[in-house]
Amino acid sequence: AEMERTFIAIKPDGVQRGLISEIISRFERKGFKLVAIKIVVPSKEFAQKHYHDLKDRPFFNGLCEFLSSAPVVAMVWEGEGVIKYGRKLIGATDPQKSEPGTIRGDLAVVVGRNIIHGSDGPETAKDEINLWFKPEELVSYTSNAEKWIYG
Ligand code: DAT
Ligand code: MG
Repeated sequence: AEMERTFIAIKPDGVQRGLISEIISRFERKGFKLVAIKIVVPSKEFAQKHYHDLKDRPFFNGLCEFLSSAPVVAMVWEGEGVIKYGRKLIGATDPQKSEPGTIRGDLAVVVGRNIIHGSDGPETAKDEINLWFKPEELVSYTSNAEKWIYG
């Protein structure tokens, strides 16, 4: 199996709405493996680093204010194809355009409150994991289910 890791965050709206377990369970039931998790209130400066690619967009300031306004659940998930398929589980950025069955499609209504973040490619996954987690916070382990998930 070609194992990858991706950074997934439940944003303040997802945490406040009680959707932590709902979101985790979608990744878990799929067969992906949780290798890091913590709850944290990021500073605004940290949020700006996380979203640096969007610094010229008109919504950048509001986005960073929002991300730093309340607790976020930061996670790293591992599995074959998890970066790309994680984005599929999440759905389109604008929940009005997300398919039913996706996290945003099922659980969110507007783009500014779309409850979850997921890395959009291998490079951003690496950068975001390094930004949010120290190496020793990532736990490598074998799950008993792996041979039944991957064959
Ligand atoms: P994604 O979170 O799907 O990777 P993105 O990286 O383009 O989307 O944008 C990051 C976040 O910024 C997104 O989850 C919600 C917010 N955002 C994006 N476009 C927006 C817009 N047009 N108005 C307000 N917020 C927006
Ligand atoms: Mg993005």
